[in-house]
Amino acid sequence: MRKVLAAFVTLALVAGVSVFAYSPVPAGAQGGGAIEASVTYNGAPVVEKLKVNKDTKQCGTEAVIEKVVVGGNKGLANAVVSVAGAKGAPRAMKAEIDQHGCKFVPRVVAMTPGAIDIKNSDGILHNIHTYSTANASINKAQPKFKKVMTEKFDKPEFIKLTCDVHSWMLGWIAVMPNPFFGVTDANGATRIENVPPGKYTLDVWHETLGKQTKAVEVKAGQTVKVAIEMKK
Ligand SMILES: [Cu+2]
Repeated sequence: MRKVLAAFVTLALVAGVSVFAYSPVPAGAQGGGAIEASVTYNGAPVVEKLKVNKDTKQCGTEAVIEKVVVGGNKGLANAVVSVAGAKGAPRAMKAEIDQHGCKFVPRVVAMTPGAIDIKNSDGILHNIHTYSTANASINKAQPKFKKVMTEKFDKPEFIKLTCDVHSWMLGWIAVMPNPFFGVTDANGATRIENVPPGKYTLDVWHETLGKQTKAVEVKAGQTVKVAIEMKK
């Protein structure tokens, strides 16, 4: 009898715990705050150019590799801003990146762990090749007829994405541990919505300029502005 009771209690506990673990975390619609991040870089843009002699119809005759993109008011594009330690359910929308003009568009995409659609709007042969440590690497041809390839990345990590057909192609897939992130636009700005109130560290990552952090406090119903300057 005691055994049966113990089993019953264990079952109830397990059920209770799992209900708790899977209950949706309020994304902050009620009570969250926003972060408006502005990332700047007080240096020159880094753009490499390369002569192209294959697939020129789609790729053009010159590849432009934008390693550091600096826009108006020194705004730094393509930086991933994220809120370390914030808790929230993964994003419901599937991430995507396109291969267009023999470039990854956008150059930097951020997502929560899960699937990403890798598109081939060029309609030529590309070969996805990723460099990662936490996730398994992918080295896979994407023939011209294959418009979309869906891949999964389950572990948070910054993954380098290249193409073995077009050596200059370079992109990044940022797999983030929580849904509170943004990628800076041409003006170095990004806005992160519905962050649960609290004190956090804001992480900024850039493919060439590395990482930087800044403390931030999010208050319910308010927008906090944070300025971060990336160093060389
Ligand atoms: Cu390619």
